[in-house]
Amino acid sequence: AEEFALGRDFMTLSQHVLSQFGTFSGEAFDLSALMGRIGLAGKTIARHLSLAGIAENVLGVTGEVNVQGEAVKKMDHYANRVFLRAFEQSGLVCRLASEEMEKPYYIPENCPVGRYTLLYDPIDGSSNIDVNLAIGSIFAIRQQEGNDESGDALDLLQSGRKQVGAGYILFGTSTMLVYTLGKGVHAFTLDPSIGEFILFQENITIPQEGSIYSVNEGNFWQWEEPIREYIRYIHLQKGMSARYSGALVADIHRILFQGGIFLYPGALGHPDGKLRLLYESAPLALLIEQAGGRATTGSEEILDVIPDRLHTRTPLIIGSVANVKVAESFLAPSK
Ligand code: AHM
Ligand code: MG
Repeated sequence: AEEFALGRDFMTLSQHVLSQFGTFSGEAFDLSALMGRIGLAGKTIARHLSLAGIAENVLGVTGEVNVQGEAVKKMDHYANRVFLRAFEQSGLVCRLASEEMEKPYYIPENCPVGRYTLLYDPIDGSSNIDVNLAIGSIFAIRQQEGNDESGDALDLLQSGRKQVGAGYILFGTSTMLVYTLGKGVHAFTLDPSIGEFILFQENITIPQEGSIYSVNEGNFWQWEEPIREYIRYIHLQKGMSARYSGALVADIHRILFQGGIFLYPGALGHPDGKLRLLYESAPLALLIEQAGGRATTGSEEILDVIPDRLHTRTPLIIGSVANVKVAESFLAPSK
């Protein structure tokens, strides 16, 4: 039998999603197909990125400014459209909402049957694109509630506990997809030669404590005093290491596997920080909690925050339980 040993796993993403459900229900097949389309978007973006600097329209800006007031990179625009196209023909998703679109995008022909909404950040860490460093995509899956006839998507303004699933794709030295459907956290690596995401590790648990801290210390003097106190405390600890890549997905991926803490706190004039709840903080919070970690704004669990609009921002403090607890003791001492 040895001569037939292939030395690799053949568990694919869609097969794995099905295996998450005890029975082959309609929900199981829908979510398997849905994750398959997210994987397809990831593969398409990864292929495009691999030609950066050779093919046209990979690097640089489009000249537009998005709803967040940020310059739109060509890759932001491209990746946003890849997700839209991947779901237009899926029959699964009625609405998509992203960092790059002011309002949700409706696919009317899917709406009678496709009761899911996909929330996503097409390119996380946009400033890394032009310098060939790691970037990501973040996604969350929610069920549509009610009819949404007005097109306001008000049912999305609920807490992160309403997420059916969440995850990210990391475009790093390899492309990885990490997801949860509320039954643990599982990671897949893209084998570009066969075009499949193959299981890398399932039921990942984050270390209870770690030595990595990840925060943009360039903002030190814009922070509130309690955050400064906490970072000063970290500086006095033995063995803590700073790692900040400019892409949340990459920094959190490291912390998922090695433990530690990521922070994007509020600052002077930006009390809620930079990161958006519905398609950045909440999906990562669900994933990290599923792995046994914690995510908070400093005073409230991220998963309990109810946004008042689609693009609501919140401070984010996320990672290993022990590290986050120490941070909280500085930020919300009464808790
Ligand atoms: P983006 O989605 O527009 O790229 O913004 C999100 C990114 C995060 O990935 C990263 O942690 C943060 O913004 C970096 O911002 P800053 O340069 O302010 O530290
Ligand atoms: Mg982002």
